[in-house]
Amino acid sequence: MSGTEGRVEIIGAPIEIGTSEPGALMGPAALRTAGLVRTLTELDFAVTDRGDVAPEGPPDLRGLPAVRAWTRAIAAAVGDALDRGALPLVAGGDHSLSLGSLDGVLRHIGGARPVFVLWLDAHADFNTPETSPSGNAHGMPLAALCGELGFEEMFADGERPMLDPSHIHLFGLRSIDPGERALVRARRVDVTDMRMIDEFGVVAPLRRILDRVAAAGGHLHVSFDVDFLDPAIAPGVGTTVPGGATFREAHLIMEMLHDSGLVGSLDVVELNPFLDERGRSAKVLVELVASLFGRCIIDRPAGAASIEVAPEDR
Ligand SMILES: [Mn+2]
Repeated sequence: MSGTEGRVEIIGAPIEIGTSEPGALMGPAALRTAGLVRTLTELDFAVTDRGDVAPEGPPDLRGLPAVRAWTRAIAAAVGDALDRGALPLVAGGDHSLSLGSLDGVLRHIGGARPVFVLWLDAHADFNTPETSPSGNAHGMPLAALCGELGFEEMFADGERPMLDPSHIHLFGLRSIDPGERALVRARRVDVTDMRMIDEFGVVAPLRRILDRVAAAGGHLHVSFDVDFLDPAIAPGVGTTVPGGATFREAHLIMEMLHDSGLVGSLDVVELNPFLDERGRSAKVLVELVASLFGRCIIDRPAGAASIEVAPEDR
């Protein structure tokens, strides 16, 4: 992992106000039950479970002001973890939690290095209140972070660092709304959709992204939505879309991310234990997180700058 000296902080974010499907608030508990902390500890990481963050304000707060309260709380926890030199792993919770995790990352980095995002997701999550058919905040975090209009209530703080949309890499996309599609194209967000993965596999597209981050000396934030995976292996999510990544594809992505040494922060989002089958999806997620943190960590040099690529493969 990227400069974290083997320290990981687990931050539970039991938020589900960003979705219309109840159950995601049980996600952090299910990931813990599936052995998230134990698995990382067994991989020789110093793991601190910071428990679940709680937003300030009245419990009946709804809408964007409620999302803002969660964003503040999550951003503070992520910033604290990074300040302590640990890698923050935010366990969700619906995908609106990435407003907080990425806001925390952007504030911590403060322009010192470029921040890149690998968004493993069936969806682009680049809607605005205007383009969104559902109005659900979990389909909007990237647009909000990039400073699109319509999110004034969510970020009442004024001064905040913006995410550069050209530093976003959508990976696994297979469902996008019409207005959202136009915005993604206009803002030059990088897209690796399932069609490309079918044609080229995951290795070449991901290698291109990792080489870019390494060359820029960037911070890589990985945001892993359960619906990136095929519903056949991970049914525990409210927004299933057929034709997702296989276990082998996802596993290979995790191994490549580990080998890159570039990952500086991680979200695991949208796990809905209420829709899961006997904890199957939670267990698959913990398996994949374990791969991202490297089951053979001891055999590898810490903080390797980049994966080895033979010249003829470039
Ligand atoms: Mn998502």
